[in-house]
Amino acid sequence: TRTPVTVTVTGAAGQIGYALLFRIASGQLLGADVPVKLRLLEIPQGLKAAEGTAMELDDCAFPLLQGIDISDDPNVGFDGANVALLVGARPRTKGMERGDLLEANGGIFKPQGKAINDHAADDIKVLVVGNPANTNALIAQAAAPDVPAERFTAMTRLDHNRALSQLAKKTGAPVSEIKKLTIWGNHSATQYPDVFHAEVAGKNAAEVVNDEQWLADTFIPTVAKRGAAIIEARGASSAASAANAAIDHVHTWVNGTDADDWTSAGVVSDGSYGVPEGLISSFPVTAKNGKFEIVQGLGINEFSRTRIDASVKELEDEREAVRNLGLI
Ligand code: NAX
Repeated sequence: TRTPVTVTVTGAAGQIGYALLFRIASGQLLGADVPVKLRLLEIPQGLKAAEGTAMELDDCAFPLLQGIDISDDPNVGFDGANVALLVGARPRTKGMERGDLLEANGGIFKPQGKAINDHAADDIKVLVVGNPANTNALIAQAAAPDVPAERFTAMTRLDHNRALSQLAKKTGAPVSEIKKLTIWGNHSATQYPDVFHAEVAGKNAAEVVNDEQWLADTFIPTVAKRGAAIIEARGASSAASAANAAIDHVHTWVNGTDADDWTSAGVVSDGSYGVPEGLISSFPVTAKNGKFEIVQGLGINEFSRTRIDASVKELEDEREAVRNLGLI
């Protein structure tokens, strides 16, 4: 039998945590043959609710679940972690400036990065879901100098999945026939969902759609503003779909992409496509042997260039702001 994989989930008592933990415990994160140990990290006010979720996890009698630990101490929560899903974050509240938001989250992600540095397993893989995800990932990564930078990633898979679904609706093709979509840049309203390299049933997606107006005025804003539309409709932010995307992200990272496809993830830039080195920006990525690789050599047209640049500029501004706050 395989040795269990330790998975730490922060914000475990939140709504994404509730949608995520049962799927991890059932084997959907790592595989149906991989036993897991869960570590739930919460703030003191969240501990009781996390205990309730742990009771429900027990009540599922998942054959793969080999233990649940709950803590409000990052040094305990990340001890021996092989996979860390950083979901808990400080939401933007009314009247909060962007600088306040970055600072409040720096207070969470900097100590968590340090705890990962000091206590996680050597093969640790980190996915940051909590917003602002890209810059929170950068803060955690900067606080973990002993961990290879590429192990810190930010989630844009929900944006990717949203784009797949919108393109499927538009073209009438099933999502399984759509390949090579890309989300570029920041997980924010400036993100750029790119169909110019995508394929619909083997044909170039931009040619199949053949409607630049639709791309600019409908597709891109629908994908970029989908989170707000969910809040408007549901009265709460995306939770099950966000948890699903986190499962997809880690599953792909560990198990790889199909040979004829790629996905999107926020990864540390190596300078590809003019994205400044060190920024955690969304790129087209393949995964192989437990590593993400940025897809190289794609031609970037004018339509895409201006949109990628605008989102990357926002990431540079966020990096500058957290630098000035001493968070990186
Ligand atoms: P909730 O408010 O339901 O849950 C957050 C949980 O985090 C709470 O239980 C809270 O006690 C806990 N928490 C706060 N600070 C913590 C800390 N320092 N250590 C451990 N736990 C801590 O939010 P939820 O709806 O679950 O969303 C979580 C985060 O995901 C938010 O930042 C949200 O903006 C972000 N999202 C990111 C998405 C993405 O695509 N990257 C999409 C969905 C979601 O909006």
